[in-house]
Amino acid sequence: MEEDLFKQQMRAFDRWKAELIQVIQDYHHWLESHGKGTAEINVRLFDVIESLKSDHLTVAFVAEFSRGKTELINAIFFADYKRRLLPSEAGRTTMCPTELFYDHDSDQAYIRLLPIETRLQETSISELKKDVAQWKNINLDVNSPDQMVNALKEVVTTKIVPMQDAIDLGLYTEEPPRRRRTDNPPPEEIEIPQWRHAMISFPHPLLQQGLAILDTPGLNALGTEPELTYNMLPNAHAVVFILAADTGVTRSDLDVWEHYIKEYRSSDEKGLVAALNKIDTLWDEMKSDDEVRKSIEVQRQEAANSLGIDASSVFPVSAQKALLAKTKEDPELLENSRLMDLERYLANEIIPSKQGLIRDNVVSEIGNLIRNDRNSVTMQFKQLKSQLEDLKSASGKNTTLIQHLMRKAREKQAAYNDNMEYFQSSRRTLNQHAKLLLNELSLKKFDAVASAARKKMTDSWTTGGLKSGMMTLFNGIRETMQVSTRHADETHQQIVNIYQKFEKENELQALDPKPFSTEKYDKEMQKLYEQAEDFRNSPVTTMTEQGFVVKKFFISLVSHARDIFFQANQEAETWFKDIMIPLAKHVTEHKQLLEQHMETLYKINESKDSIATKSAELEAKCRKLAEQHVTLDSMYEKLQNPIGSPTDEEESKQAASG
Ligand SMILES: Nc1nc2c(ncn2[C@@H]2O[C@H](COP(=O)(O)OP(=O)(O)OP(=O)(O)O)[C@@H](O)[C@H]2O)c(=O)[nH]1
Ligand SMILES: [Mg+2]
Repeated sequence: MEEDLFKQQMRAFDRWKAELIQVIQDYHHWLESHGKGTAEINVRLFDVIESLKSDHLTVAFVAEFSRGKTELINAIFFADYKRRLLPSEAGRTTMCPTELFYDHDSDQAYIRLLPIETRLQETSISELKKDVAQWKNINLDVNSPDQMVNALKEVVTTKIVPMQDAIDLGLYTEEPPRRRRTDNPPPEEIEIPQWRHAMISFPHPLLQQGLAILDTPGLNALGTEPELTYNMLPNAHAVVFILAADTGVTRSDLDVWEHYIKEYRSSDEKGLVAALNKIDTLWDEMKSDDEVRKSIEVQRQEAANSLGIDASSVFPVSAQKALLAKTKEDPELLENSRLMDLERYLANEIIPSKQGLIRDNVVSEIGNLIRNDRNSVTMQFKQLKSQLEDLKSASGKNTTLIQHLMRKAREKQAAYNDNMEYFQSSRRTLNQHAKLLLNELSLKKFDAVASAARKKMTDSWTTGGLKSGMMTLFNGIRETMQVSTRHADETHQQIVNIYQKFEKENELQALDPKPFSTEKYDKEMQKLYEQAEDFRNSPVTTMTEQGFVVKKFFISLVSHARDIFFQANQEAETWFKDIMIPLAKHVTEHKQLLEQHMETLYKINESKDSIATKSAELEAKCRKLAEQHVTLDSMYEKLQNPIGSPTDEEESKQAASG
């Protein structure tokens, strides 16, 4: 059977990341062996490698209940287990958002379950993830599919609680009395999910390669955590929205689409796919294949029209038949299930777009460092060459020429020393500017803004309080970002001045210090603000005025804003380091070259060394620099490599197994 494209691409992606890590390690090694490593660069390289290692590609599955999200996940990712690994049944099954991933840190297979009662706490789920003690842990025995299937059933458990508990947890709102029939009082007890969130670490190759899957419960307005909709879904790299052919597009499908997906992903069309599941319900032995295909096409078009997207973004599939086909190795059934079309799309669109993100960040950052080193090697090479020419021109001639060269070198040193003083003093002001910038973007600052906003709301967890709290929060953040931009601009301008001065007076090769901008974060905050406004004006909030939803909303909103803020802070810190490193390096290297040259001339003048031996030494150094140039070039090229195709070894392995 055709090997799953998604798996192939994911493997290639993983290998590409491993190659990137290798290049970065090679570069680190190069820096160390040439005495160019600094503590700052080492920390940066270490951070980048760690972030590549823990990098995840998240695909979220979202739909009304019972559309087949879990079945689709089983079919795409877990068919190898030849069984239905994750529980999928008629009616409501998945009870809480469930993340599947692999925990490389602990290197263990487990299920962690967050008790539903934690909803009463004012802590976001992302913060609770750091507190393992709050979660129930069940170890998974990966050698026993039976144990796993049983353990996984725990995720979907529910319990019966007194009505008041459900109300306190925000899982039930009383109907307004006028709508309630008097002879039909609300029940005294009610069934609620046992767990609030599930994390499953599982050593599946795809998960080990960095795929993370988010399975969601059928979304309904009430019990849903705002954190899921404001944080987890927008942060996913792809969202698969699922409809079912047996129900068609219902009102509640459209609600989920409008409220949870469309708005939040409008700027990122690529990561959004719709699947029209259960097409097997349209199979009909009384009809010809062509007729069946036509009726599927009609539904597909209707679905696309209702969602307002192109029909080519709607993938008709049968998750159930695909799972069966993969389990029984039935190629014809797999073909009819049309799952491979969806897998192909996921593989060809989503992985490359995620690769693009890494390229923009990691590749460009490390690439810049390598380029700077290459520039500095070029510069040293040029300087040594010109020193060599000077020496050669003096060979066999009298000492006045040597003395003339010494004078010239001394002048250069003096000019350099002047600039050095300027550099040192500017460095102090630069550090002060940077400190202001980082203080402005510090979490302490953010928390102060957030707590002012919170204060406005604690008295009244209503939509009115919400509005003024939100205004305080977003205005505060906006102001902070503006001040930060000002500090960053000043810092940047000063750095440009230093660079220009060194370039003009000390033959330092032009470096191009990039500016720092908070624009990206401003935009994200703006988007968050708009989402928040939508939520504030949505019927759930205005009609129920329930403190619970508002509170949870605010907690998740703040936690998301804090994440964005933290990223801005990290980027500013990295930016400042990155911008200073090449200059500081250039300055020291330049100093060493000047000193060496002075010493050479001095020795020749004192007849302690001959011009010939010194020239030979310089030539050897030039050769070494040329070699370094080649090494750096090749590292730079490797960094730009595209995702590879499967290696020969892997292809032959596949051929042998299939
Ligand atoms: N005929 C048919 N049934 C399917 C298909 N996919 C899923 N089902 C069935 O639909 C029911 C619901 O599937 P689930 O995967 O549990 O749906 P879900 O979207 O995860 O539902 P919740 O977890 O409750 O939100 C199960 O009985 C599945 O066997 C399909 O392609 N064809
Ligand atoms: Mg499910």
